[in-house]
Amino acid sequence: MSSGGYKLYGRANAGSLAVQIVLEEIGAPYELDGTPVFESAAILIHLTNAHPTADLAPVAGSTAHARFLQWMLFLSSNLYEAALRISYPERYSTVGTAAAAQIKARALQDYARHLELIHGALAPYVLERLSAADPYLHMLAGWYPQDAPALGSRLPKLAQHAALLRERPATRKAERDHAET
Ligand SMILES: N[C@@H](CCC(=O)N[C@@H](CS)C(=O)NCC(=O)O)C(=O)O
Repeated sequence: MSSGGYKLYGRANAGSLAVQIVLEEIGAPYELDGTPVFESAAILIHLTNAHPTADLAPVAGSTAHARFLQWMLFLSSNLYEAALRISYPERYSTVGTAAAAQIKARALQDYARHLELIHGALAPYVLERLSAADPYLHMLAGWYPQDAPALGSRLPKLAQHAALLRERPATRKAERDHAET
């Protein structure tokens, strides 16, 4: 990737959504492509470094940036990981789909637990102000496969977070593209 222009490899409703929202926030030129994105957290962190004037992460090396990295890695290695087990349980088994129900049930518990943990930190954003961690959380929380209104009443700051993100033109543009693809 260069700072001159990006080609975003992704597909509808996959992990490229958060990256696209951040590209829109930055106003960086990019093209969409039809093959998978690779390590969304790394791409998001790179974009915040490559476009510091967009101010989508604290200054590298600061305590606030350590907190930013903490949540980015938490989201990638915990929430995204649980979402993958929910969506693709057969990938986590040597017996095909035979164990899918148990794998999914456990993943749902983990996913809810991870959401509860980050919910505790929301004020109203992941950090003190909007950062690339917010589209990332927004995308991942939006994949919750069960009753979203029930989740919203149990985790009201998460519902508020989703509402704040949906007000943003960048989110609306990227979500519209994903809905149309
Ligand atoms: N850790 C990776 C996970 C990417 C991933 O597994 N994405 C899902 C879709 S959300 C997948 O199945 N990718 C491979 C594919 O689409 O064939 C990331 O954060 O980018």
